[in-house]
Amino acid sequence: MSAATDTGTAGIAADISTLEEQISAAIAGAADEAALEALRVSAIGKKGSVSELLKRLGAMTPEERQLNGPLINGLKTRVQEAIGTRRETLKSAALEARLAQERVDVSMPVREAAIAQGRVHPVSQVMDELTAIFADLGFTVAEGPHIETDHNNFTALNIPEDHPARQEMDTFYFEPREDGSRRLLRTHTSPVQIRTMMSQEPPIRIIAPGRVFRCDYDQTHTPMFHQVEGLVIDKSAHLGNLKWVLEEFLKAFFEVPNVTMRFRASHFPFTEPSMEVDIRCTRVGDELRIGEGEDWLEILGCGMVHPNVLRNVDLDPAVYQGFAWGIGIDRIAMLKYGIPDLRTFFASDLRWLRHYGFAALDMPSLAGGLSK
Ligand code: 2NL
Repeated sequence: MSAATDTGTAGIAADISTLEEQISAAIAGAADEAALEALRVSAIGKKGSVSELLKRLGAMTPEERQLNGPLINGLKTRVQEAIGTRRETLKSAALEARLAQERVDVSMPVREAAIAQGRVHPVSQVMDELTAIFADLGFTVAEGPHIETDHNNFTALNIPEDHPARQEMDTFYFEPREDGSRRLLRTHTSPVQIRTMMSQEPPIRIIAPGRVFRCDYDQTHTPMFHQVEGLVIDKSAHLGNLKWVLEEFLKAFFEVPNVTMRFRASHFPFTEPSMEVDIRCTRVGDELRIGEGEDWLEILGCGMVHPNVLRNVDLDPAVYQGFAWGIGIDRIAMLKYGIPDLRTFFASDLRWLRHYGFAALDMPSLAGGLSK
């Protein structure tokens, strides 16, 4: 071995032991995992001090390399192990410190689960109540699209071409198609009944609750609102049945033992005769009491299905007859739950919903109570 090589090897060996002492001291002194990680990079990272030593192997003779390679790699392994051990020590010390500092306050109130925080909108609540009441009377729920044809919304319902309800003013129309036909947003849920009469054989007993649309906006009107219509078609359906169904519904809905009703002659193109129904009520301070009293409250419209409507759905008016009614859901929700302003219904104000909304798991049923 030449003198130069001896010096080189001795030099490396000395470098290794000095470096190992420095690194070991730094590892022992690393105060946290971040400092330890910085140290790891500075020692065995790509440009770290140990890696720089390894790079010197390239300039050595094969014999020197055989001697020094294992020395430097041994250092690298020991540094890696020392860092690993120190990291575990620091980790458990950090955990001990957290555990010593953090406390569970068992006197804190329990946070409500998401399902308990959510509220059911009064309109949804009232729809569920209506459904429960009419289901008990033997009705099923029918649904249909919001976008309807002129025919289903007007023509089949015996609403003449020049009827004011058809006017652009009240109805949201879509652009006419090439064939001249126009779609529209349904202005009532009656097209659902038309569809049902076209597709099902009597006897029919359905309610159709849902959204309806009219181009109207003021204190008591919103362009979207909710309606429930009811329809019975049978060979012997008569006004007495209608009165009984409505009375049973109103008593159950307002949760009162009696409702005194008054039928006033009215006019709808789709019923003959047509009537508006008022119910007795009284005001006690701020509260409106429904069922009895000295005042009348207009509550719904109804009648016997017009023979032309029956003909329009291919039912023979000499064989079948029926009755129908329509009620504004938003309005009866306001009456029942004392909500003063219709427009707040659709403002999506969370404070309003927390005040007027219903717990999600309190589902209305006739057995368990409608509104609790
Ligand atoms: C109201 C009351 C009403 C109907 C809706 C109806 C539906 C068919 C046939 C006959 Cl398919 N009638 N629905 C009947 C009477 C009244 O609504 O105040 N509407 C503005």
